[in-house]
Amino acid sequence: MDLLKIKDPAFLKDMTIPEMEELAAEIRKFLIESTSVTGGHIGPNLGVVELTIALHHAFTSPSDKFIWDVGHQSYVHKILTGRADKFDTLRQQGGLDGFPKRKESPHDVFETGHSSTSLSAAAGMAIARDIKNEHFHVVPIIGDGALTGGMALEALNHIGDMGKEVIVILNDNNMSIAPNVGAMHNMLGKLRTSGKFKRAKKDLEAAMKKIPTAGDKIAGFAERSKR
Ligand SMILES: Cc1ncc(C[n+]2csc(CCOP(=O)(O)OP(=O)(O)O)c2C)c(N)n1
Repeated sequence: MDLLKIKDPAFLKDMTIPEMEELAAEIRKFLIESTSVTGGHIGPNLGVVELTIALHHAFTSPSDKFIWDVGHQSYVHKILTGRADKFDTLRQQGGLDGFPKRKESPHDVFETGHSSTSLSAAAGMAIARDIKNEHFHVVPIIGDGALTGGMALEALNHIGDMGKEVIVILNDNNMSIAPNVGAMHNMLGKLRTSGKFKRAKKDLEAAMKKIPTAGDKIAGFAERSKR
């Protein structure tokens, strides 16, 4: 499809998985071609192409609020919200900003540079939403690197304590600018790869497949739940 003609992400709602896979390939090509001319943050954005498509497919921006913790990771979001035609001006004076900018689009609801701030912003938006009795999702997207920032941990503590509905997307890709270190990183790594977890999953899937008729469906559901 012609990415330059995208005006609104609503078109994603009707797309099939193969169509979205094709779109992901087109976006990737576009990102590589355009940032090879203008410069910009290519890696973090190539890492969230499918994720960003999935978010705009599942939620309805701008009524649902996406809060990009790593602001320079919002290029795909910018493409899907009608700004692909401005990518030739990326990070130039008067051009497309390299970070979310509220004055640029109603789809940019929080401006970031510093990492680890998204959960705190999400907490505030969720509190305000509930005071005003409004109904929308608040969806911060945070990487495993940024999650180790103290402000993110305080906000997570706060959100859990308040019991507010916030959908935190953890993009655990085992990497930040450099490889991650620390207890949090080790814990997430273990969760992902522990032998016990893998064995339990395998046993569970095998057991489920033995259940007549619905077995395959249940095994598929279990696989999706794991992801
Ligand atoms: C407080 C602070 N420290 C450092 C940086 C520089 N910085 C920008 S992105 C990033 C790594 C982000 O890694 P992660 O959250 O795992 O996201 P990924 O790019 O892997 O999706 C860092 C350290 C920053 N923006 N803010």
